[in-house]
Amino acid sequence: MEQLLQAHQKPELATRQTIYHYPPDAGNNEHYPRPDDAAAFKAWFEQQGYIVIRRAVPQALCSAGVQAFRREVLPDRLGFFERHASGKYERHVLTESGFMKYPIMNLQDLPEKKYAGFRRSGLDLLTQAGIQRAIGVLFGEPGRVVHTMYFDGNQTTWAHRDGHYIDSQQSGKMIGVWVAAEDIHPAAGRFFIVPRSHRMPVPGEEGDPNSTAYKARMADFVCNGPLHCVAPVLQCGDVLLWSALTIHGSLPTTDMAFSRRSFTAHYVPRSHQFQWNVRAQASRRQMFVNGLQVVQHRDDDTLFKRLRNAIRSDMPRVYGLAQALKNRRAPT
Ligand SMILES: O=C(O)CCC(=O)C(=O)O
Repeated sequence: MEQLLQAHQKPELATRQTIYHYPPDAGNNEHYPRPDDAAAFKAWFEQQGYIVIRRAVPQALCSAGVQAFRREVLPDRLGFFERHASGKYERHVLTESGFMKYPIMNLQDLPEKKYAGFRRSGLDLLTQAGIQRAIGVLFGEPGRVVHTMYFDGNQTTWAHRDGHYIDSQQSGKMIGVWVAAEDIHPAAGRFFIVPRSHRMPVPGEEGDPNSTAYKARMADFVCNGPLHCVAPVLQCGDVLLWSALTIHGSLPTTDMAFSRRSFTAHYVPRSHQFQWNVRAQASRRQMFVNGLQVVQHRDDDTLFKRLRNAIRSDMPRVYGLAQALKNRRAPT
């Protein structure tokens, strides 16, 4: 058990006073069944709404992904990347230690040549055999990837259920996958989860999941609700899987010197469609990585959009100027 972390200033980012490493009602040996023991693995996941697999991804792949990020993406101060928090294309915001604060969404949609090494290594890592096996056990069929992200610093992700944003056609079926790309320091802002919350409604959680009211309600449930909050210790190559309905987020960073590098993906069963709950249906194009389908969302079905995307990727100064002008013209 660990007592940590002062409540954050913003109410929607407040965390519980006592945070555990492992559910206190699940035994005291911090053991998670392995995917080889399929029945126990599935039963644990279904009961708790999450599970951890130690060393599921080779550490060399994690290092290769991080190195590619630091070589190709982080130094690109002009480039625009789709962000998780805003859903918009924005330049990097750096933390005081020079980490990228806001995660990048959908590595599969990045310009293929410009960020070739990062895109390739990130997608390779997220579709590793160890992950595919675990997903297969939980779904009873192969999965496919509908969403990916890369985290470097900490945006202090608000408590939420993924299913409120994106899910399988069968609500709650999607599974999130968080791969620790380095040893995550306790002060870096660990990923937290609320075990068993996938089976428990939060009063008033309906409505816009991007609204302050939603975020405040979910934070209140994490802080004061009947369930424990768990932030597993994750080391490089460890993988955390969780259900689309399990409440999770990230703890505040208490020492800005630490990054929390992670590649994440969201999987649905291969035979399922997926649904966005917060945006109009995007492209259903796909690519294949390690034999697995990865859905691409790049919005380029008209000549205008293809031109806009090319300018964003190849002439970021021009794109930035156009955005600035557009924002100045927008009614306040
Ligand atoms: O690591 C985080 O900050 C949150 C990740 C998350 O919410 C997700 O991958 O769905």
